[in-house]
Amino acid sequence: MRTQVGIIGAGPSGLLLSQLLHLQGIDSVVLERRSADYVLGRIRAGVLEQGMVDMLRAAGCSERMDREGLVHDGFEICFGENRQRIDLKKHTGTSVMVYGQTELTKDLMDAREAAGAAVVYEAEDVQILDLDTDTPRLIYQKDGTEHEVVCDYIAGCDGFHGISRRAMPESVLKEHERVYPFGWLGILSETKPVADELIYVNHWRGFALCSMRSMTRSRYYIQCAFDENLEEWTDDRFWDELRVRLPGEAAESIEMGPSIEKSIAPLRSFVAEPMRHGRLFLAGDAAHIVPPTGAKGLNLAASDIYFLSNALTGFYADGRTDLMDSYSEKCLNRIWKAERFSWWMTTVLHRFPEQNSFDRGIQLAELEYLTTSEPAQASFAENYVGLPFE
Ligand code: RFL
Ligand code: PHB
Repeated sequence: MRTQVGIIGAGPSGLLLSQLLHLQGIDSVVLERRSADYVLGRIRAGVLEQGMVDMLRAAGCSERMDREGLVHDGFEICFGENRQRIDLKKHTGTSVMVYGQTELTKDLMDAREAAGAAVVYEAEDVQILDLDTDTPRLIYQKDGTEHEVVCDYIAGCDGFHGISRRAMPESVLKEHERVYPFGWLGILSETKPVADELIYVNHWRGFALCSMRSMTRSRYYIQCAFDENLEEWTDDRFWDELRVRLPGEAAESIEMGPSIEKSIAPLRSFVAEPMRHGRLFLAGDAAHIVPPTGAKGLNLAASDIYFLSNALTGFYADGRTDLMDSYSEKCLNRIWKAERFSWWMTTVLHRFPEQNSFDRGIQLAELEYLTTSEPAQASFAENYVGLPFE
């Protein structure tokens, strides 16, 4: 098979890129290791920045999101007896959209299918070959046969554990990492969310977050040990621990019910640079990871795809190579700021095992300052709704 852009991974990054390229008349083939059902079974992000919402509209995939997504103008931060609303709308003039990654991925899959796109699921053992030539190739196994895709360019959209990043020469790639000494235990339940907006909680027993997917489906998280055994967390134990960490009113009014999904996510900050080597471009989680506290992972994937789709369109439409040349730098500029914000939010909201009374004092001072200073809230809100794509 011959294509212009070979895309590895059918997560949000790969599917959005393939859809945006299609709208510009650029051909692509997407190779995904898992089945479509498996991809849709992963419960992940829930908060979309305005920039990502605009991209989904531009991609022609926003109809259901515009109908079912929940626009949130603010959220709450709680610590000790304090409960403070951060007014996103007042400080930034914009909002965020609460719409699940699962739904968004489904919308992108449907759009790709409707356009008759080449998306190959259960493509095993994908390998990148001839990266140092003008026609790099992807080979993969499917149904016991080897297949080949000859490409002009390759987009590595295959997440943190994918193969693309590892295809970059070791002498070129620099990796920066921080692993946090805890994880998030999350559940999804068919219950009414405890509040209309998200609630982030710093509690001495550990962080908690009340989120949602709709007005009848809740998503809750609690900080747990990084090596926690999921089997030991019955629904009852989860609800008990969550309620201990929530402010009194919320703990009393929360609707509980059986979990329909329960999982543990490790927390990590990671950046790989550069994000381009020759004809290979990395995008999304393949190049960077943020802890979920700032709700930035999916949104960063979208901004990478914004820069990458513009760069490829510039090349195919006008023969420009400058946008491809500046791709890595442009992405990384925005990524490091989101890394800073996510690291900061994680640091002030979680309980660290080695935390001493000085560390706790600083943490409380950060939260006290944030919740009493308008300029601090304005800066926080600016980062939460997402910095501009520039
Ligand atoms: P994905 O979604 O990991 O997709 C990569 C795809 O590549 C496939 N793949 C391969 N395919 C072919 N060959 C190979 N060798 C392959 N190796 C892997 C995989 O099967 C997969 O389908 O990466 P992508 O597209 O870059 O998207 C990134 C986002 O998924 C991620 O950043 C977010 O989910 C992070 N995140 C959040 N982000 C937000 O912006 N807002 C949030 O509220 C938010 N909440 C979260 C989150 C992530 C979480 N977890 C579980 C880590 C909450 C959680 C709990
Ligand atoms: C979610 O709804 O899954 C979610 C919301 C906000 C975050 C992280 C995850 O900061």
